[in-house]
Amino acid sequence: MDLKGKKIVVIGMGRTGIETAQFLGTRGALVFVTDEKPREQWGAEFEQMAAGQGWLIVAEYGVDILNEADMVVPSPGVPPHNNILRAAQEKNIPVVSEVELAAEFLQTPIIVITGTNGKTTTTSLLGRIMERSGKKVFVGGNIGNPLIGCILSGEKPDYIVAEISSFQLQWTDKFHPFVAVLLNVTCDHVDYHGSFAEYRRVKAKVFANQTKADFALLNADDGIQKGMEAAIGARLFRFSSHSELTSGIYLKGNSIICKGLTNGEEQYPLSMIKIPGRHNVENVMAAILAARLCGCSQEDIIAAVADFRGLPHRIEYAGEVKGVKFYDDSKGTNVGSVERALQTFTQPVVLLLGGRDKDGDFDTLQPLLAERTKQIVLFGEARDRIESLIGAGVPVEKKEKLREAVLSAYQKAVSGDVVLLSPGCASFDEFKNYKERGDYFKEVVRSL
Ligand code: UMA
Repeated sequence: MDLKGKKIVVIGMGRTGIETAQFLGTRGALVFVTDEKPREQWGAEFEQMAAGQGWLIVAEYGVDILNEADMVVPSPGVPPHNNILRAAQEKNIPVVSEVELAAEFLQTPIIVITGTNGKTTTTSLLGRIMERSGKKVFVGGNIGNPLIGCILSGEKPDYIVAEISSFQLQWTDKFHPFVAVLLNVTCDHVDYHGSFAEYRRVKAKVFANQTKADFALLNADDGIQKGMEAAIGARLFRFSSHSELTSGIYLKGNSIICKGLTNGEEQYPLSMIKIPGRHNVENVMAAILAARLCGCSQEDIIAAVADFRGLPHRIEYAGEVKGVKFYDDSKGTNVGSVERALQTFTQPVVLLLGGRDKDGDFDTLQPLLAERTKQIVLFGEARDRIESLIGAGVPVEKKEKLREAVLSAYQKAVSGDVVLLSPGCASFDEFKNYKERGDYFKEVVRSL
C-alpha cells in the first residue's frame, strides 16, 4: 500500500489514533486528525507527537473532514454507526482499522487471540511461553498497545501475539493471522455492534482470509463456533474442557492431552496451572496449542504455565476480613464473564453487579445466580435494568455507588462467604476504566 501523498483521516486521538497518525506521517501521508473531545483534552502524548509536523492537520469533528479523503482509520472505540463512518461508506471512501493497516506493513506471522472472555490472560500467557522458548515476540493489540507501534519501534520480532477485539476486526478486509484462536463467543458489545448476531459475524472475520497454510483454533464446547466451521479455510484444531477429542487438546482427569500435532500423544499435568477456574484451563489449552504450532517445546510450555500467576482484576484475590474473602473481577464487563467467575467458587457468593450497561443478557444468569449466590448487590447506572432481568430468585439490594455496594455486601456476608465484584458492565458511569474500578474496590476492602 503506497501512502505517500494520500489524504488520510484518523478519528479518535487515544493511543491507537496517535500512533496511527504518527505511522502515516512517517510514510508520507497527509494526516487529518479529529476527535469528538475538544482539543485541550487530547493530552500530552498527542501534543508531543504533533509538535512541528507539517503533515498533520487538526480538523473539526464532522463529515466535512471527509472532503477529498482517500481513506479513514477510526479508533476501535468509534462505533460503526458513527456519522463520519457512515458518510465515508456512502462516499465509498475505504474505512480501514488500525490492525489491518499494521498487518499490511508487518512481515511477521501474527498469532491472534480473540473471543469474548479470556483474551488478555491467554495473550499474556502465550507471550510468556514464547519468551521462555527463546523467541522474540511483540505482544500487543487490545491488551493495551496498538500493533502499529511494532512498526514504529523498528522491532523485528519472530512472532506477533495480538489480542484482537471485535472493535478492531470491524473494519478488516484482508487481515490474515497465521494462527487465529477464538476462545468463546457470548453476548457482548451489543450497544456497539447493534446486535449479538452482528457481533458474532464480526468475530468470525478473524478466519476470513486464512488458508491451508494457517491454523484456526476453536472451542469445541462453544455451540456458536460450530456454525462458523464450514467457512474456515485454515487447518482446524479444537480445544475442550468437557469432552475427549480425536485431534486437538482436551482435559481428562488431572491431565491435559494434546493429540494430532505430532505422531504421539502429549500430556501436560493439570497441576501446572496456578490460575483458578475451568475457563482458565481452556485459556491455557488454547495457549498450548498456539505455542506448539509456533514451535515451542513441551518443556518450555510447562515451565511458563507453572510460573504464570494471572493478571490483576481477573478474579484476583483481594483480601480477607473476618473470614469473608473478597475477589476483584472488575475486568468481568459482560454476562459471560460473570458466569465464569461464579463457576469458579464453591462457597456462597455475595455478588456485586452493575456499572454502565452494554445491553447485556442478564436474564440468562438466573439459574446460576440461584445456584451460586446468596445475595446480589446492584450498583451504578445499570442497577434497575439488571434488577428487572435477573428475577426474584435471590435477595437483591440496590446502591448508587460502588463504595456503598461493597459495604452492604460485607454486611450481608458471613465467615466462609465470598464477596465477588464481577460487574458484568462497563465502568464508565463512575470510573475511568475497569482498572480504576478494581483498584478502588480493593481500597474499600482494605478500609474495612
Ligand atoms: N472517540 C471519538 N469518537 C467516538 C468514540 C471515541 O472521537 O465515536 C475518541 C475519544 O474521545 C477518545 C478516542 O476516540 O479520545 C479513544 O479511542 P479508543 O476508545 O479507541 O481508545 P484507544 O486509546 O485507542 O484504545 C483502543 C482500545 N479501546 C477500545 O476498544 C474502546 C483499547 O482497548 C486498546 O487497548 C487500545 O486501542 C490499543 O489497541 C480497551 C477496551 O476497552 C482496553 N477494549 C474493549 C474491551 O476490551 O472490551 C474492546
